[in-house]
Amino acid sequence: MSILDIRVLGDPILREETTPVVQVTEELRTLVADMFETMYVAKGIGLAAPQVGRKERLAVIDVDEDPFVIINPEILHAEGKSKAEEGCLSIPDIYGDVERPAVVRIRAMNLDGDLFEVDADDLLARCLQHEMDHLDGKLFVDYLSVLKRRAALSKWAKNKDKYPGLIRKLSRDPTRTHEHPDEEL
Ligand code: K1U
Ligand code: ZN
Repeated sequence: MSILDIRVLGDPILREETTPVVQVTEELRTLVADMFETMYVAKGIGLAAPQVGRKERLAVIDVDEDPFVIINPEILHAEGKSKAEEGCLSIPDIYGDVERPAVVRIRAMNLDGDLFEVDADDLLARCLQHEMDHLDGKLFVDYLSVLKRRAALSKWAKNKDKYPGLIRKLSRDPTRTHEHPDEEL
């Protein structure tokens, strides 16, 4: 398995629509395995394909030690409202409160090509919506008020020099920082 580079805010791929998956190939299985590996190293609870520079409409999720992949996901039902802080592996060190539906039911395809449904609340509901937003080129900062978005983006403008080429490089070695310049590799 490989740790993939994560694209950060400013990379156009994070703003593009993804393409539905029509066939589960060996290459797709490898991508999914690499995305899980990358998500765990980055200490995330989800990771969407555009965040690793890919156009496939899929994301990996592991909120409570129950990992699964969602391929071509759709929201069947959403209700309630819930506001909580979010972060994003593609916008490191920036956080903001986002209001979203509290409860969702989604349908997606798994790696066997079978459709399945998930009823989710709390953090899983939030994570599913955050990841599905990535598949439509949407980021959590888009939901912030004008003032809070401005503050978040101005903090990001100061941080983003840490990511040459708008790429976040991760290391498996826990004694090293997760972000490091190319010449240290
Ligand atoms: O897609 C991503 O950028 C991953 C992101 C997903 C996410 C975080 C918080 C709320 C909704 C969705 C992350 O995993 S960032 C890491 C993080 O914030 C977190 C990690 C463990 C528990 C809770 C949040
Ligand atoms: Zn994100």
